[in-house]
Amino acid sequence: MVMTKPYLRIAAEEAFCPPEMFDIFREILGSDWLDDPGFRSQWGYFIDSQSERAVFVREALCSLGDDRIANMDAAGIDKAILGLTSPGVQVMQTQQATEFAAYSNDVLVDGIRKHPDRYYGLTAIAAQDPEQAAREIERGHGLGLKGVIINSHTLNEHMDQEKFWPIFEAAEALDTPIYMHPATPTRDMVGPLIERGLDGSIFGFAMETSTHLLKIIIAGTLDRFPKLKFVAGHCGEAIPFWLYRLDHMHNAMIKANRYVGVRPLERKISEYVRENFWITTSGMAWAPAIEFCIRVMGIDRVLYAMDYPYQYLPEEVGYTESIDVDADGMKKLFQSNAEQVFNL
Ligand code: 1DF
Ligand code: MN
Repeated sequence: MVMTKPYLRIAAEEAFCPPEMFDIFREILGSDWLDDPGFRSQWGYFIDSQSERAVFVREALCSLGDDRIANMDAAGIDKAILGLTSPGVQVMQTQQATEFAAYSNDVLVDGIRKHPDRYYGLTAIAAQDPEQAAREIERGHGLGLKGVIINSHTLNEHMDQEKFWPIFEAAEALDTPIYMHPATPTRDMVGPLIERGLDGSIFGFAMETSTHLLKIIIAGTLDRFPKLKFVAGHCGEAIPFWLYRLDHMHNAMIKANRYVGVRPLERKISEYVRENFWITTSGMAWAPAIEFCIRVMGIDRVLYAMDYPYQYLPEEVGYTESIDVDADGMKKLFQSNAEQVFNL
């Protein structure tokens, strides 16, 4: 048992899925309509590998009961914010995606009702049908879910296109954040990564998700929806590290009028990231990275996350608590920042 402390530990990027998702994934893997080599690499492994890790992940994802809570207790986690695991509905065809998102949200709400002191949840949406997804954001909000989870690209498409605006409009109107969770990179980016095993959470996830978020910013989405809130895991998918160069080069491109798809924006890229983004420490229980992120983003913008069950190492909570931050800051990191952005 981890030592008690003067704050709650809230973990903000914790994965679950209804077991039926595995059946749907198995069907997709067995057919050839989906051109998504990253998904095939990832779920071709997780779906029935007998390795210790895959067996644990499959069982843990489907549990919203005692074993999940026992593992939270062992790590000293008081509350988990749960989201449909990657890529969730985003590899399904439109109607199935829409229906399964709603079903998964109902399963999650039911699990939360049984353990209201331990769980919060995020609304899964099928971006394949943006209008319907907007309605699901509203329905999830009405059911008490605390934000939206999107597992990066949907059928190889990024959300810098205007057709996705109904989703952003709904999230902004409800003041509910969008957790942009990773997926393996789109079919056009993933090829060379797979050869050396870099397509998944080791690196490809961050490439995909940071690229996706930057495309959304550069498209002007946050000029159109200036109060929209994004949460990004894994220390902001490395975006904080790049802010200086992003500002410099984006400005240079604008001046040179070099790309049709790169127009002047109302703010600098770093300003959108600092003002519209919150980032979590999922998978990055590493003092230098977290301290850097706090320095760049501010102590009010960095939240703890574990990434259960993909990275379940109870001792990692202790690594995170060894960072150079005062007691006030530690409470923000583990508790108050999550309470604020997710309106807990
Ligand atoms: C992995 C990691 C897979 C995360 C995930 O979804 C996932 C992994 C299939 O390590 O293979 O969501 N993660 O969030 O770190
Ligand atoms: Mn995750």
